[in-house]
Amino acid sequence: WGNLGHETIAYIASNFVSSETETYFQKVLGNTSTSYLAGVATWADTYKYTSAGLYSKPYHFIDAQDDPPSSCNVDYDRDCGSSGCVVAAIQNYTSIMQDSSSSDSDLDMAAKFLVHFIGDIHQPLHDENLDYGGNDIDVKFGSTSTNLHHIWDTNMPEKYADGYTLADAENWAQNLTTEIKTGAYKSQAASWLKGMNISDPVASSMGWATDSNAYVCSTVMPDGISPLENTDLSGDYYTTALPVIQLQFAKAGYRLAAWLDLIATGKT
Ligand code: DCM
Ligand code: DCM
Ligand code: DCM
Ligand code: ZN
Ligand code: ZN
Repeated sequence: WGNLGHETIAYIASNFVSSETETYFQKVLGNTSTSYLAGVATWADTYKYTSAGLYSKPYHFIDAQDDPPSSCNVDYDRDCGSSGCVVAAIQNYTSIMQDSSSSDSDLDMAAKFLVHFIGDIHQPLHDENLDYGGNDIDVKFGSTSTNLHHIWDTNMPEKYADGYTLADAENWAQNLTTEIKTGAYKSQAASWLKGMNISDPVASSMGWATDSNAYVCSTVMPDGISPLENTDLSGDYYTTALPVIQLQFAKAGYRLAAWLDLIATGKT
């Protein structure tokens, strides 16, 4: 996701973590404001473009070698490359958070990575290999020439929010938090945590990846690539995609909160 998506997901998580978890991560991140998670949510996207951070580029996705739209699936052994992937990264940075010998700077970095990667794993095209996660599929969005990956990361979320400031993210997060607590997602939110097990971060995050990847077949390219190529997707395609984007932001924020709670348990 772009900045707006990551910050929205982080604000949703801040709304659901326990007060002990909030205290613990505010200390780890050195920020006692209400934006302690949202303020670091995009750090990993800056870091991956630095020479010191290049190693972390593959950690933002898992390249599912499935066959959309007829067959969607993710397989850890098949799809997590030798340079790593988002599932392996979630496992690694979770174990760093749990290791009593981790330094303060290791904990700070691991927390920043987890806030970002649990967001990215919920972007359907971050769980897809085809055309480099859709980056090689040229599309239009209104008068803008871009690609399928980019409209899911950025153009469609920004069209809905009508902006991309931290305040836009906080506002969207507030709306989705209300939907989870008392609205459209109330009856399903508990099911989003099914299969989550802090002792098995690979199985847990493979569940999230499999769930997200299914939307590649159902929503991202239900009729394959050719009807999308060089087409303006800011009309009906956007209208169909938006509920999936909203749902994936809500799931990502709710699952991130639960994961941070499991990490922080017993630490304060
Ligand atoms: N991005 C950045 N610096 C750049 C290019 C992009 O911070 N020079 C950010 C903004 C994009 C995001 O990276 O929305 C996309 O990253 P990804 O899709 O890998 O999460
Ligand atoms: N940005 C964004 N969405 C846009 C344009 C920019 O999220 N439509 C982000 C990317 C950078 C920051 O805002 O992190 C500053 O962008 P710029 O350098 O384009 O002013
Ligand atoms: N990306 C992806 N899967 C790939 C390659 C890239 O999901 N196999 C994502 C990472 C960025 C965006 O696509 O969010 C653009 O990647 P890059 O900046 O590496 O071109
Ligand atoms: Zn992306
Ligand atoms: Zn990313």
